[in-house]
Amino acid sequence: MSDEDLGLALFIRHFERTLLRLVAEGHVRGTTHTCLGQEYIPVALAPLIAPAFVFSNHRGHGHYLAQFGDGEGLLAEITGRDGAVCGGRGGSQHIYRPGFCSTGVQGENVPVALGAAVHSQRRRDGRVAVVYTGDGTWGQGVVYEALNIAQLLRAPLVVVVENNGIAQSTPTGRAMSGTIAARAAAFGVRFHRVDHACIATIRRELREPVERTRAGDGPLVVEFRTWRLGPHSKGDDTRPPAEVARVQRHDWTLAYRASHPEQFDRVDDTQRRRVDELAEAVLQRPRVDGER
Ligand SMILES: Cc1ncc(C[n+]2csc(CCOP(=O)(O)OP(=O)(O)O)c2C)c(N)n1
Repeated sequence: MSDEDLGLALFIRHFERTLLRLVAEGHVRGTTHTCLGQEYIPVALAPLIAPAFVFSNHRGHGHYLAQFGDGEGLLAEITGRDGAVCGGRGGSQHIYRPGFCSTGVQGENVPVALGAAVHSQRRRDGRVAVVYTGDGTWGQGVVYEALNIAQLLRAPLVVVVENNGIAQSTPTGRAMSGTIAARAAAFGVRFHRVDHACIATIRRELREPVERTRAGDGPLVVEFRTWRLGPHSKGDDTRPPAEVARVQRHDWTLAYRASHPEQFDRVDDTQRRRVDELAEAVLQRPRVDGER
């Protein structure tokens, strides 16, 4: 992949790792969910979906960073410091910026994204609405109400499913009967599954389906088989160590580093230093609540 794509994916990786450290050191109030292991998904999608309105979820830092590259605004938001993208009121899970909106309430953003998609359809502004969901969120009925109407209206809506095989502590197989593909098919909604982490291939595979959605062929569900390398949120990994080790073997950086060692180490080093500097600078800023 290009230095630019790799750099963005590794920027997100270091951002999330640093965030877990800052949580452990007491710099973050409330909770936070990292997208360790899933970084390549929004990086692959960002140029493909533009122009888009992106709706994100509780695990949304990568979605935001891939759209805007704004690590400072996001870290300031999460740590409640000056320069926070939402004045420090949204925290990790509730980020708004024109063209982007996240929520910690599972499923909430699917009908909201549908509304934005219909708005774009009526204005003919060429935008797609893209909503990120986890596999566990497909247990929410509102997802199906939205899919039904989206298909009836042929709305320019792309529903992304980051299927990491687990919802908090529940393995997907214990909560989901059948498949996401069959659920999309039940509404006549087009479906595409991705079970690799090659950014160039993802873009090649999805270009036409996304453009069809933009052009009026109706919604699209894209399911990524991916891996949650870290805990559910701050430090609450309920998986046995052997399971965590098994999941870690799917870390996309392992395969990529093995095939491109020079590029990986060079870009990784740059992004690690960039995030270190960013964190140091943000933590020196005054708190938005006036406390020290
Ligand atoms: C309506 C609602 N119910 C419960 C929760 C608590 N909760 C937050 S994330 C989560 C699991 C989400 O799993 P999934 O959709 O698979 O996404 P993942 O965390 O794996 O990315 C739960 C139960 C919530 N945020 N919203």
